[in-house]
Amino acid sequence: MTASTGAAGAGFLEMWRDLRPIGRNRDSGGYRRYAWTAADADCRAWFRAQAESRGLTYELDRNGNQWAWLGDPDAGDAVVTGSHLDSVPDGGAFDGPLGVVSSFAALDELRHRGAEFTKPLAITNFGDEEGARFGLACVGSRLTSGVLTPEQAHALTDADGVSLPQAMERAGYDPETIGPDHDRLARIGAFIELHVEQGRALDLSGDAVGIASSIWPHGRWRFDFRGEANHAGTTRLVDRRDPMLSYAETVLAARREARLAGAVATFGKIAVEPNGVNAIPSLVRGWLDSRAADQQALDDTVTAIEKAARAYADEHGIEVSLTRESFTPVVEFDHALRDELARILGTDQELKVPVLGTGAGHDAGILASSIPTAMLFVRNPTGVSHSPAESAAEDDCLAGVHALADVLEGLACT
Ligand code: HGY
Ligand code: MN
Ligand code: MN
Repeated sequence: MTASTGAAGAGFLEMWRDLRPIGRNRDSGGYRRYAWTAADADCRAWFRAQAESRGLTYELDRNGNQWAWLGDPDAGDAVVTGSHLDSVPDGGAFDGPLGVVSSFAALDELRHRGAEFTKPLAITNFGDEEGARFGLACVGSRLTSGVLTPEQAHALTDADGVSLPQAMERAGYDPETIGPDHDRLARIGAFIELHVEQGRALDLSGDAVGIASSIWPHGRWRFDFRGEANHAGTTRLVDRRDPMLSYAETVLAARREARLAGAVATFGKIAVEPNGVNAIPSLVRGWLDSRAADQQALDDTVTAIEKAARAYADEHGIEVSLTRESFTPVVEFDHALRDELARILGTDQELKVPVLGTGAGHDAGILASSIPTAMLFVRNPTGVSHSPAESAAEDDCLAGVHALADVLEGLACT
């Protein structure tokens, strides 16, 4: 992004510059900000510094989510905005951080306007939204809203066998405090998350900012294919029980079934044991991410993929098991709040703000079961996300900041 004018622009770019190098891999240019790692700690330190440099009251909640308060949190009916700072492996710079940086920049803008707050305002960083390390999306907001129990969270482990509690402890957090935080949620009147669009709808419509209508139901399933380890060079083809073939067949079935159901299905992560070039594997683990506009289409897709996997495995003497590791039902954002955002933004003659659905999960989607939530999307010119190539034009980012400032002013400064 290049230099820009305006108070919000200057502040935005300064924050962006400070945050940008944290957790960025020099070779890929992507981000590796995984929950409870050093990069995560650096992002959290950045968040706290931004909060305290603005005179906000910094708070860490029982689940490790970060809050920066303006006004008395106990007054209730707070307007909260924010997103997440963690990333997928080699993720882009905008997915998550755009929402957090824009929240601080929107507050700067409102102070510049001389806005008078009549409700408490908070800016948040929800921990472990991507689930890149422990496999479950939105751990921080799921724990807070009670859709993930402490026992379930304690059972999560990463690829090295480190459990979530161990990782939290090593990062200096007490894993024994995690759990639902209904009192905190009861003090919130509305949560607004600004996020880079992960798709091209705004690019195609020619708009800088959009409002979310819904999130597709989506989930993550782990397929375990067990065969028989053997020598790659001396084992006749007819004598093999090679789980890699079952995995390959299942990947092709996933694409076929998703196309037939109008859904999406992706095998983006695989683990092979013993993972030797000259060894037929004993175990192939593949993780399926599947999403669809409605639950029936998603169920049909995953059921058909599982059926194909079992049929092929049975034919070739492979054992297959399926474990659902993460699931988020369809989210319809609060209609009254969605329409209030459209009313507020509709007063700006320059801005046409379409309402659009998404297949991407967000903390605002998890929290929607507990409090009124809404989302603003900022145009992504290529639609690419979960990739170092993810981008957003600086003018569009600033349009997002101004739109968020207008929304926060309309909700918290009436
Ligand atoms: O996977 C998602 O949709 C989100 O980026 N966690
Ligand atoms: Mn993401
Ligand atoms: Mn995100």
